[in-house]
Amino acid sequence: MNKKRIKIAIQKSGRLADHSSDLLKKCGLVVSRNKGQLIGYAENMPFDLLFVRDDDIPSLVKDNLADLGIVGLNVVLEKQFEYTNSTQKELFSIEEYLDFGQCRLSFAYPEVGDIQSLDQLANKKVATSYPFIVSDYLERENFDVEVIKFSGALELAPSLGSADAICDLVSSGRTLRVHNLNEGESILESTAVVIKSQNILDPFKQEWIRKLLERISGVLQVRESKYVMMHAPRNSIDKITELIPGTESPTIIPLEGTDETVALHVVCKEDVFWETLENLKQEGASSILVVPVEKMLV
Ligand code: PRT
Ligand code: ZN
Repeated sequence: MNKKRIKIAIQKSGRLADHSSDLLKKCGLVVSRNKGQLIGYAENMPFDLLFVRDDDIPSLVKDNLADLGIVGLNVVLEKQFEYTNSTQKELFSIEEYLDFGQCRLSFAYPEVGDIQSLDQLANKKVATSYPFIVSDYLERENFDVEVIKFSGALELAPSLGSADAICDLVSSGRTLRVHNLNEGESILESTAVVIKSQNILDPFKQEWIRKLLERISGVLQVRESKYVMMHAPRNSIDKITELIPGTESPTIIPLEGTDETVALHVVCKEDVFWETLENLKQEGASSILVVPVEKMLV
């Protein structure tokens, strides 16, 4: 194994797999990998990708077998508890919160039945794949509930008689509805995150990781960003800039043959809605163009 190459562990297949590969591709990594191969090599940068199950990513990073990992915050926190019995002692640092893999960890109760909230769950059983996170929450909130670790087909636990409630990941809520379960208290909002090993001492590796994280942050900013161009009356520049959300100082360009009107260009870090354009027009702006931004480094 080449010690100078940075290893990034990502999910092999599943909800985060394509998003993770796309993100790294947008950061400039050109990866060659034959189908079924568990390692991919970036041709143009010193990065190797390890394709693994998401549950294995935190331990690979903890044990220094991978330098970086892309994985759900839910898995990171569960493993952190499992390894250390606390949220305090950090085994890896969370470097970036990503814009995919969003879900929440929620309690859910059978539609038919008296138990519809945590107060009614005292001395009863909850089934979950996240026993550490759930037990910690129940302990902190002083609920006396038995936690049962259940992996796979969690939604069936109440109807099988194994538990009175479940605590599972929810995104659209469809799975719960199909299984006649009501969503109750949410205890964690999760998203995919980038984690980094705490033991990277090599300056070469440190520098490339810094560069990659900066590019990831650039990709995230770009997704919503727009470049806005317009003609504007010189005396409305301040008002117009205020109307465009999430902007820094605009670039003002003089126009040939007039002193009163200028061209105003600005990067807007949020989506620009029709209402904003109508308001800009009211302030005297004309020829307004909104175009997507391809890359950004701030
Ligand atoms: O094989 P491997 O172990 O790598 O994959 P996996 O099957 O363990 O994980 P995978 O691919 O299902 O999920 C990976 C990560 O995606 C999770 O750890 C979360 O961080 C994130 N994520 C986002 C979700 C969901 N949304 C989600 N809805 N993970 C699971 N679900 C499941 C949930 O458990 C329930 O069964 O989807 C169902 C609910 O979905 P809705 O839309 O019906 O509410
Ligand atoms: Zn998994």
